[in-house]
Amino acid sequence: MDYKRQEPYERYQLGLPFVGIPSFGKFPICTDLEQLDAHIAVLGIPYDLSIQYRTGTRLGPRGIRTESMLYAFGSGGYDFERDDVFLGPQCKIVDCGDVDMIHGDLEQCFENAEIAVRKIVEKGAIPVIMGGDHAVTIPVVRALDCYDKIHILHIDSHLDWADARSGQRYGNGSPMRRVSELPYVDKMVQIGIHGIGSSRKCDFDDAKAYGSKLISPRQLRKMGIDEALSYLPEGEKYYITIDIDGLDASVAPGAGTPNPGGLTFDEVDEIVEKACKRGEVIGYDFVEVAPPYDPTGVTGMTAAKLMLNFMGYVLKKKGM
Ligand SMILES: [Mn+2]
Repeated sequence: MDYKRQEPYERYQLGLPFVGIPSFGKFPICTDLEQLDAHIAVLGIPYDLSIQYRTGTRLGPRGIRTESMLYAFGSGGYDFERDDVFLGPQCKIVDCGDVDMIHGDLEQCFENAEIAVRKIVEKGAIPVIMGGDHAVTIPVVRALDCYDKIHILHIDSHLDWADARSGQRYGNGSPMRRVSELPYVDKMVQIGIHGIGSSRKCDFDDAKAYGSKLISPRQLRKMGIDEALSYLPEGEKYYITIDIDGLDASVAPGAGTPNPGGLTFDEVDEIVEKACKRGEVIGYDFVEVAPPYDPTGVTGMTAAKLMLNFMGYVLKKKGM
């Protein structure tokens, strides 16, 4: 071997994926939201009291953080297809840690989440949320009431429009119904819904009566992504909520309710890239990642990689 060891002063810190405290994407940590000064603030909501069967999404934020270490690229990453650098040093992204959870107390968990997201928005950062089960989208969107009007882009294999199940109105099958009831939530486009038993017919009827545009993976492939996004008013504000089970179970087996027949990684990536160009994304969440069911870690990898790509698209739109 004839390589020459660099002198210490010539070296820089490599920060390999297994080295250091696992913050999301190895971005700086800022758990005191009063001190927050960033373009994007990552926040975990490790809540899984609203799931009917497979709990474990409380470990979602931790799992996504661990897998995200693999894709941390320091001061920007070059993409040869777009011939552009994403997430360069001018992009300020921080990991704000997790919302505190109170065991067995849905209302307190929701309140803690809402307060944290409200603070992030007040500080001028875009909230990027890691669930938790899909019920966490309810307090997150509640915290966006400083906006006059927002539209929802929802990616999921399930409709999530159940009004109540035996009186439970805040289950992980109800978030889209609950956010539709907020006065500043306007249009809704739901992509990826599929499969027999995804939801009851009455829930589909209610979603359609609200005006939500429902698009299955097969319908998406026929109409194309541009047409699917044409149902979101151009140039307006979007909140994007992504249930990891909207992706096919082959890349997301570690989910509360995995579902074969879902969207591909590239489809979800392109949907969000185009949504970022079409309007202003004011926040997004990734929910339902349940690491205990996935020893390979691919579910967390899929979520981490998509979250990082979306940060690149959101900030590119802002000229960064
Ligand atoms: Mn869902």
